[in-house]
Amino acid sequence: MIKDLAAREDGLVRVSGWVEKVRDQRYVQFVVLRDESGAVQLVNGGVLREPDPENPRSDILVPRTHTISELTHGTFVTVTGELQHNERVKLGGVEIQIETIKVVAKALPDNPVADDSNIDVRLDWRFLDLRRPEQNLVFRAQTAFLHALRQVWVDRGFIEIQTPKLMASASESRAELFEVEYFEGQAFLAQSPQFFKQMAQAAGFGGIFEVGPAFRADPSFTSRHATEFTSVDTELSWIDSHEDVMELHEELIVAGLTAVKKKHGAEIEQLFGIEIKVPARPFPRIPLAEAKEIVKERGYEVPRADADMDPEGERQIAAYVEEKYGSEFVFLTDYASSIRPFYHMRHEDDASLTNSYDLIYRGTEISTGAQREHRIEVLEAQALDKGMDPKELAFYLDFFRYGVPPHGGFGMGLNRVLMLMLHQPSIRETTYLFRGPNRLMP
Ligand code: AMO
Repeated sequence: MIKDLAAREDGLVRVSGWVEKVRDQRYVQFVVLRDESGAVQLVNGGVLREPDPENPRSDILVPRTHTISELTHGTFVTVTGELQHNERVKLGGVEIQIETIKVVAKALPDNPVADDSNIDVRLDWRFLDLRRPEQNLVFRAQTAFLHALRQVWVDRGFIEIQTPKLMASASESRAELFEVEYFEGQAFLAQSPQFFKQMAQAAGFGGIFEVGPAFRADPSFTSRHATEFTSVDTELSWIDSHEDVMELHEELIVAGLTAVKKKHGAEIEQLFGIEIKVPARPFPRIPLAEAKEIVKERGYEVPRADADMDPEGERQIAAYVEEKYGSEFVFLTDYASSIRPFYHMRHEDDASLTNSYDLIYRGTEISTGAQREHRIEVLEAQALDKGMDPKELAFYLDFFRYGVPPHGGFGMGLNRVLMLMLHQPSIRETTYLFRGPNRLMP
């Protein structure tokens, strides 16, 4: 790998990758070669050599080769040559004197993606866009983040599940629901694994988690909405309240950010110019009603008829929490029952509020979590209260008729977490292949 070259002694090496740049001078040719781990400068010329009949490599080396002159940006090559440490080489302090260069797969000369291409062009040519080191780093950071989360779950004895994405009913609400033809009938794409992660509680699984796709027929074009995104879900039994869910949530976030910082922090600083901040626990918790008062005092009145917060309100409360507690995270808690789904448990003493929360990261919602209502009579009443169709929900309500422990969990949008962690302008940057109202390709 190119990243390993600096630590090697001078001598013969072989590297493979794609051509990022060619500087073709009269007597010397330079190539910047990149692989998934880094970039290195290749040099040809400067040394004249007689072809050596004993050495089969030498016939490929000509002081200034057409092979190199004609290398197009993006062409994949395998190169052998002498590795030389040289402090004057800005790129990693090493270069390789080319001995042989083999074109493995040529690139067309008209690379459609330039450094300043707009995001739509970049997404049209996502495989070329992803060759940029920043984009590659996003997905290495994501890998480290998810790996750390999995470690926490596995250490706690949680079970990983895969729930179906084809469903006979809505999983969140009738809004934002994709319908698909299903043989003679119709199916829906899962908006969330909500019902099935609760099923695992009735199944006696205890703690579970899932990282998988979720679908929302959301026509909006904001920086944080996609029609398909990766949802990080977990659910756990025997909780006393949503506080237990928030504690698990904090543990996961801290583990994830610690791992990203440790593994990629320096590179993130170099390529994105930002420092990964690992939050202190506990994260601040503010009941939603209080948060609305706080932002009002800051001069912002949330312009919503319902009890909910809006994106600007989330930014305002995040700014307050940053100033007051120096935290990039805040839990907004105790949302009104009127704006939460039927399956959220309501307060014992005030049914107008729920045992629920949203987690805000740098001013944007990344998660919703709650204690679930597990008492079947109450759950049924809440479903009716929300105008749900009990027939369509029958399979779900059955989960609660044969015994079930108190439980709760959360869903977290992975692409949003990465966007906020790496200070990216949109989840288009932090989704491998973005899906939106007008994007289904590539
Ligand atoms: P909710 O609908 O709030 O809750 O979704 C949870 C999290 O998923 C992410 N998210 C999205 N990301 C990108 N594009 C979208 N269109 C989109 N919609 C949602 C957000 C959001 O916070 N079942 C509950 C979770 C639970 O209670 O366990 C649910 O789906 O980051």
